[in-house]
Amino acid sequence: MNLNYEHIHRLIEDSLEIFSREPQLVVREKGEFLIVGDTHGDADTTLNALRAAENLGLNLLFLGDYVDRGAKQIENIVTLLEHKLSWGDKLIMLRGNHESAQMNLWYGFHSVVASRYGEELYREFAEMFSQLPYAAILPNKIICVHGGVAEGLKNAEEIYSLPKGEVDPRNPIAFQLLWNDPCEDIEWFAPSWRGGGARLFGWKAFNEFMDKNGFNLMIRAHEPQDKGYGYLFNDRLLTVFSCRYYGIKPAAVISRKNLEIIHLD
Ligand SMILES: [Mn+2]
Repeated sequence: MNLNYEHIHRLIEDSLEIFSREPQLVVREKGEFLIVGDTHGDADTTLNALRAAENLGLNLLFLGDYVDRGAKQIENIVTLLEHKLSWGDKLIMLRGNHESAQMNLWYGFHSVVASRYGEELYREFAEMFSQLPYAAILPNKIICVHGGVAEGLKNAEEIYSLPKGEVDPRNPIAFQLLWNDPCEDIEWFAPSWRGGGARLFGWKAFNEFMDKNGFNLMIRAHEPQDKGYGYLFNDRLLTVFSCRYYGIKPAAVISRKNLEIIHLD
């Protein structure tokens, strides 16, 4: 794998141009998808997902959190960007809460990049991350987002007008789309154990958002799952997680006529 400075610099430049043109809400009316959760430096799972999608003739959607934590962070993001450039619209890369300068400073990606390539290349990564879309709507009325339902967001189309740029708790809707977690024990919203403006969304908040927008299913990531996936809210919310470094089985979801779970280890 080519990991030299010039190659990565150019990859970031070219993908930045693509991402900055993508809307904050990506909508696909047709196509079958392989949907992958957090990879956090698990480049092997990413490669397995790319191979599986190619073999099965599927489009790909990644739910964010590509860097921080894992052993192959640079390899993982480079692999994804190389494929984004060649796959174009067939590969959707959503933004996770770790596509943010502050998280990268605390959880490792900043120092991994800065020590190997210098501060300037990290800044280029951060700018590119700030252009990634927040959510996608797939065929069969499936809404995909890294975290979940945001308090105050009524109509999913409002996501189109969220500003690009650094994730900031002062824009609570954008922030919560990337940070929130579901909780079956509450009805509406409650503070999250994650702190810092993240919320838990309960079953009434979830169902109201889904019904109002006509969605059948939400697929999100953000929380490790032992088997790589887990259902909540009467199977209307599916969490998928895809990073082997958590000691879990990395999973992905195939969305065709029916849903199918596959493992990527
Ligand atoms: Mn996350």
